[in-house]
Amino acid sequence: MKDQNYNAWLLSPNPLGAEIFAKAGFDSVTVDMQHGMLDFRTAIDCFRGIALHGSQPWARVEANDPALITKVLDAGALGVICPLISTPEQADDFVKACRYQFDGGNRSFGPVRAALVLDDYVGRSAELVTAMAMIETREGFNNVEAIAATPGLDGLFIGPADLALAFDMAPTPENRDPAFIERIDRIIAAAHDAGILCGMFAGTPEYAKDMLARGMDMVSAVTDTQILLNGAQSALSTIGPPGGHTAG
Ligand code: 3PY
Ligand code: MG
Repeated sequence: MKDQNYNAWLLSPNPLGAEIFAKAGFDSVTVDMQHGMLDFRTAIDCFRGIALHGSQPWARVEANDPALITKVLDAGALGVICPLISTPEQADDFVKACRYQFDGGNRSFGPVRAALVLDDYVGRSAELVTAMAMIETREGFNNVEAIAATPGLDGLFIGPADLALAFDMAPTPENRDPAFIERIDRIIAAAHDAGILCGMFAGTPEYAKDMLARGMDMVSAVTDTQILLNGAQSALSTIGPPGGHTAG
């Protein structure tokens, strides 16, 4: 890990897209198993494409479930982002699922692909694997300092859409509401006071840049679906006025 900052986010079942993000130069690419339209088998192919270009394969898992966390780690994920962490106990369960017993965790042994592609994977796994707990519930936000103090946790990761909903705000992209920004700043401070990273799903490069300037260590700056939509719309608008495809 654990010094990287530019992350891309994959929502489609598209190993080639994952590979393109890596080739473009992102430090890591997150395969979103929670809200992405892809399954475990496709995720493995994505991990291969990402690593091929020297980028780190990451996964956002569906839930704080050791069975799901074990699967992505065994497949070679080097970063795990866990959604909806609300208490220090949940954060501790998450970290333990990422670490073997000799590192204080309870991860079951069976790194089928991870050990195939990484030298001395088992011995170095605590150093190799970045564990990020998502702060995106009201309870998680209220407990953020205690969560940040969880032994072995590498970072907090802000989910802005759920965090906005948690405080009765709309889940808008690029939320710049002062009350929201104040919460972001508190989460960054909690992470840094505990000596760990703070990351965020930023969603657009502009917002990602602003969040880095606020002190964020890591930003998920683009999604494949948004890039494709933006590019397709821009191509259409270059070609001509809308509606051409409906002409009979
Ligand atoms: C959120 O914004 O809530 C996320 O989980 C990012 O995907
Ligand atoms: Mg979320």
